[in-house]
Amino acid sequence: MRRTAIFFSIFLVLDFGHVQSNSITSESKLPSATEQPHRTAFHFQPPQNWMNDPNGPMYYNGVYHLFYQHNPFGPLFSNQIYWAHSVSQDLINWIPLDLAIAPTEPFDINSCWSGSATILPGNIPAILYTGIDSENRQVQNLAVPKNLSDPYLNEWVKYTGNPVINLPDGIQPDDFRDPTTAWMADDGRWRILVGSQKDKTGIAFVYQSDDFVSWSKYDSPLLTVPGTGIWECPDFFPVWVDSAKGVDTSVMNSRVKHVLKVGLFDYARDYYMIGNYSPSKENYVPQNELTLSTLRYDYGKYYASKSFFDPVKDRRILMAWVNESDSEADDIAKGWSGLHSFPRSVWLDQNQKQLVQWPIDEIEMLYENEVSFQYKKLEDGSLHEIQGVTASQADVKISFKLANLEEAEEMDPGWVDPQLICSEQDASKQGKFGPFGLLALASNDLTEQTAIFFRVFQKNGRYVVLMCSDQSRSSTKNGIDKTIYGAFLEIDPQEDEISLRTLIDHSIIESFGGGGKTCITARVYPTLAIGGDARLFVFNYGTESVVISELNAWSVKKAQMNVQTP
Ligand code: DQQ
Repeated sequence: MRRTAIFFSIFLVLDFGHVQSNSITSESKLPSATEQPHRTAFHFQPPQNWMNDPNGPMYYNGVYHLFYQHNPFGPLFSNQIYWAHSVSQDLINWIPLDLAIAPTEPFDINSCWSGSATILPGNIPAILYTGIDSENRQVQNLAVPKNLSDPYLNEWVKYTGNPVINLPDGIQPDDFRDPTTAWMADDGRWRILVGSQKDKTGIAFVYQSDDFVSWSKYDSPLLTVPGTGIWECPDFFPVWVDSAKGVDTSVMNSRVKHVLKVGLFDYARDYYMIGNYSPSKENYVPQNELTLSTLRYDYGKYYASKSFFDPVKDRRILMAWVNESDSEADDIAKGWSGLHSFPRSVWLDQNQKQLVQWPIDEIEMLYENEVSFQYKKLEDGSLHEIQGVTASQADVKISFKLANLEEAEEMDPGWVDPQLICSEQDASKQGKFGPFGLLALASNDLTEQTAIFFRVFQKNGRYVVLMCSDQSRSSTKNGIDKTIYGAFLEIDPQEDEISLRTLIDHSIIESFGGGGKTCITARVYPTLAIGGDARLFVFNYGTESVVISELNAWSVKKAQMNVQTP
């Protein structure tokens, strides 16, 4: 109670500046829907123009809020980045609001970069974001809603005492950004992390505050890892060791472990560690190392992710920026660039060694035309069409059962990097167990197809499952990044069936192997397999047969995605 009162009074006496100008609209007009075969139906994207990182997701007074990095004037990144703002009741249908934070003040005049929201005692949401100041230094700023009784929190005001955190000594002006959601420990002090680097050593600085306004840097960073370059968009949150439910960010007890996620700018990849955090010592001991071949949320295109605790369904939700694989000229022609991944619940796997991610159940409100079957044997060379669903907008769940596993090939001892194995052993290379899986966004003549598939090998008396997403034939168009992605899947195929779930949405394919233990997201730009001409198949090109024990597929209807509703 006392703390609540303190917060109220602090925020009442603080000086928050004028409301943002929110009358900015873009001049350009988006090409019509028929000319937009790659625009999505149920993935988050703005009405037009450039979008990158998700910012400040939160649930507040019955409404989900999502902000995002946005250039409201064009489809490319610019040096005038704003915070755009949308709201939702269900995380599926989104209403666009006016721009929330604009680069207008000396402390953010050259862009308002990423940051996070925290709900302070007294039920006051506060945003910390990175401003690029008039000297091109990265500093951390505070903003709060103008009117807490506005159900959508349309207008945001900046604290006139910004920046609340200045560039630390010895850090380059452009190496200090992306404050996390704050957490409070038993001592009543707030903590946040800010991403940084020094001489290519990635750094997560810890800042502490009693009042959310005066922040001081803790002597030692939470973690540093040499050779990893700048850490962008750090995220730090607890997960239950024995439950798939979510944990609010300030909860700390012996039933939780802590996840530290950092975006490695040099590789555009989000890596995470699981470990033990002690706030009294401000010390974090990760149980896995951060190296280029360790744990990632997603082994495809998936960056600058951010999570938040959803009290409505007691879960932690994760979303990320999924950028384009096409050229800038294509983006200019489309009039837009950038998607967000479909929201995923995230929790700690029972083995406590990795996270599990799964699309939120709300997708079911968009389902129609279910197709399902059980027990279908796929012999060598099988290609079986899944008919009855809209192949360009679908959710597909498949379970593969394997027999005679002792026939699996021995894995080449030189094969260490799963992405490389998937590239060398792409979907056209026949093995014994595999490739088998799904052909998404396939054209009538199959010249266009994206294969999401598995291979199973033997290695040192155990089985290794490889999951790949092969974009090499995804489009007849040139000038597109068609990298083939791959990762290992930590399951034992003797014990468990190999499951695959894939969300297909025109130009994005998000795949979840082993119930969400390995995720791969790809961007594709078919020219033939578009709209009603796209087809969907299950296949097995391995010499050993595999059985589909169950398949369920649905067409996914179009969501109300940032279209103005009365
Ligand atoms: N995007 C923002 C930065 C962040 C980067 C700029 C990550 O704050 O580090 O738009 O994609």
